Amino acid sequence: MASLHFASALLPTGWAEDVQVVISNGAISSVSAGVAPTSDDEQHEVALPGIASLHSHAFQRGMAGLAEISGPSTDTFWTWRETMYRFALSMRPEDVEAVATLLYVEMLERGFTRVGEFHYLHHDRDGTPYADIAEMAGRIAAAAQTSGIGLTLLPSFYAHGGFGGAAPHDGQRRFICDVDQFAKLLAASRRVIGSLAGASLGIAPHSLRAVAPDELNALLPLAEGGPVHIHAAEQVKEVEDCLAWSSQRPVQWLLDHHDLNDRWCLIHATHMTADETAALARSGATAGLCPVTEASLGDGIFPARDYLRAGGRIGVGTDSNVLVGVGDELRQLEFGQRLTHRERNVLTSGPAASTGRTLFDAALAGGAQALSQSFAGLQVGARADLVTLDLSHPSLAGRTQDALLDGWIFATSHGAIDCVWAGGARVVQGGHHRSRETARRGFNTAVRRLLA
Ligand code: NGQ
Ligand code: ZN
Repeated sequence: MASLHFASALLPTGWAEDVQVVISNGAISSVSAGVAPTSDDEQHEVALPGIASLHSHAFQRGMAGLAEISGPSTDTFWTWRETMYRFALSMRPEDVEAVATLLYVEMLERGFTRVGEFHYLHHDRDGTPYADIAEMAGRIAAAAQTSGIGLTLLPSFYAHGGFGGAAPHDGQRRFICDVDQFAKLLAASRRVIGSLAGASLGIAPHSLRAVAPDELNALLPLAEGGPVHIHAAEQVKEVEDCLAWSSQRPVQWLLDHHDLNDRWCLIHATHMTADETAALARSGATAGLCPVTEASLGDGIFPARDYLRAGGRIGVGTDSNVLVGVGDELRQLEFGQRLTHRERNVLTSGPAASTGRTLFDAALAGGAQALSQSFAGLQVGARADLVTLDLSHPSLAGRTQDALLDGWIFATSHGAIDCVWAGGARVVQGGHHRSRETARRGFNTAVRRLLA
């Protein structure tokens, strides 16, 4: 049992002063506001709940910055994807573990305490399953264990290279399963995470490009009530191909064929009509936004203003992990709207409301929903995932409450976070994860070898 005391903390009811949080067995067992610190309390200044990166492809952290050279023709998402496939084909299980370990360490240092790992790099380099079909899932779980991050593993089903059941490309061979194989993979993944504290499981039909309608129907019961994540409408070409195949756009097709509800998370959902935007908002599903990756890949801009005004739920994900940070995602989300609408403070909840606070609250709630966490924020029963701010950072000087969130999100890149607890363990102190050095060494060794 540990007892922490904060001069100020963001609780589900809002900011509170003099807050004591008691942690037992990795979860919050009591929260009391307006109490003086006792001699048993470890004291800190300002606490926030950790939030989820609800969409990550961990292995892609290994190629961050390596796809910024122009090719022979116009570079697009699709040319980036070829580079990404080549990188994926080169990685051994130990490389994936080393890369994921550093990534999860970085996520924790930058305010993410849970990750939704949309995991599709399943098989050996020639496309045959490993002797243990969940070998790669085990590597992801090991990285979560080493770093301490909460893991929601989302094994991905990938069967086709395009709409209408097109055959997969050779570069996709490590991702491919049929439904029976996937059921085995999922059962093995359930065992893998069974021994990992705070871990949970969902499923990730990759996209309507990669999954046929009958396969999607067969997959849904396998989730056993867990979350369902799917990429949708990220690229204009995907929307056009979906229209050619079904006469419907991807989000419209999903709304029409499935009961989208709070178990569903549509990743990106970038290209929607006004009707799709309103209907997705009404469905109760989460839109899993990845603003940094969406900018990096030239995807387009999600209609966040209209979607939020219609009551839509959002969470954020670091996706390709080219840059990793809570502040980076929330800032990019708001900046995309500013550039689109040529206004400031677009995603705010009303007059005099802090934009940082609005975005943080939305991503906290949406991330918890999308990763099936029953409690969001610092409350009894929640996993003890907390972040404290370093008030010596110049962009936080003289600020309190919501102004701290705005300072962190809009005016810092690094250095605003002091300590992080994940599942009750203090894994980050003074901004440094306890495994930072070993994680960097492991990552650097793996990536140097991959690039040699
Ligand atoms: C992914 N990434 O699954 O890693 C995809 C690329 C695809 C993004 N969509 C592969 N950002 O969509 O076919
Ligand atoms: Zn993705």
